[in-house]
Amino acid sequence: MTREFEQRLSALENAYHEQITKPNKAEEPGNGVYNRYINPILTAAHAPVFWRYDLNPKTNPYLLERFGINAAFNAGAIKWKGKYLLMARVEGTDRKSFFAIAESPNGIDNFTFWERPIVMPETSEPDTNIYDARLTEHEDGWIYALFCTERRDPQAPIYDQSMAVAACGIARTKDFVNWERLPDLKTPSAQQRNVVLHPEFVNGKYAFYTRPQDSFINAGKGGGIGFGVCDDIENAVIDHEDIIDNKIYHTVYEAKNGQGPTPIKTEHGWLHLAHGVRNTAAGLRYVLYMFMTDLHKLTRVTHKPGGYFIAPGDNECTGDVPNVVFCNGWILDDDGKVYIYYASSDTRMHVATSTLPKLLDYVMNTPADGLRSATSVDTINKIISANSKILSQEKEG
Ligand code: M1P
Repeated sequence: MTREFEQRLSALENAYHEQITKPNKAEEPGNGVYNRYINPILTAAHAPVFWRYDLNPKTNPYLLERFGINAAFNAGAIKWKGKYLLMARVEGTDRKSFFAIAESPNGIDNFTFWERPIVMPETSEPDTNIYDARLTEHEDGWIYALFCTERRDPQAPIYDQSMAVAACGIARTKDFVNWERLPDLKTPSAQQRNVVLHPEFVNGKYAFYTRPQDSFINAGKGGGIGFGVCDDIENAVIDHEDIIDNKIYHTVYEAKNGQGPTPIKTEHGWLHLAHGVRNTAAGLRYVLYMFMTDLHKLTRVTHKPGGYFIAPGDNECTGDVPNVVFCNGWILDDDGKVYIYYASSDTRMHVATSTLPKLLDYVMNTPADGLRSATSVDTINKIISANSKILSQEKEG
């Protein structure tokens, strides 16, 4: 080993170590609903040196990178054996995504990848690209990951190398290392992305949140967050989807939307986090929003605050796909703290924390979107009128 090799290796290892041990701090004062944390929690730089470099001076004398990592984002999340786990979408410089587990002792920093990425078994139709896992601890005893599996559209003409078909892949595990792959979900829709498994049986059936779409990017005549059930997860076929939360003109979810992580059960109803997309002159803008569904009638939305919950912040707006926040993982801790794991601009992961009481207050008491400018003014005026006594008392004294 040359001195140069040795120095370079030590510089790489120090940079990696600094990355995975960087302490994180909440941004204050926040908006009361949640606090973002200052540093991203998982990035391409969190990939271990031994994933990227051949460390043998004989076969890699210049210590060149042999496998580049481009991004770590859109992670599913779960608390398991006292640790906070992210099942991240790791993307190589070759554009292919795969899954890898990163673990933290406290949920806000020190995320470290497990030794190897996940070897996800395939069906008889190999996946070209897999991404965006939603983790569900189901009452049947398994932990499921539902994710998007993307393959080239078999109808695509030779001159078009971008037409793709998105479907929902299903796999289950008990330890996040060994996975059993089940057949992909079948639904009446041409394409599916953002499919999430409900954690409980519904009348003895497996229940899914879906996102029917006509084509790979555009929801088209499809779209909205759908809901459907199937008898057998080992051969999951949904015959009918009900749209429970649709696209709506001039809202933050007018172009498309999709369920985020598995909903959280509360005494008031199921808490949902989702993403909404609208089109702008600068391209698509992805934000997060929340809603609640009835505890028993899962297709009935009972509360839906107007507007977005989290939008891309200053440092979050830039990246591979700018102006995007996306969330497919959150963790409700035993003490009621909620860790919201979101990605920015298809590049890196962040965390924001809240509590269950705060999220319930937000979802149940934030005014709904009135859908017109006049109703927004009306909402503000109601708040001002309600505050007028307090404001005058402040002035007086
Ligand atoms: O690039 C933004 C997001 O686009 C897709 O989400 P949706 O299907 O709702 O448009 C996904 O590819 C997602 O991974 C990505 O973050």
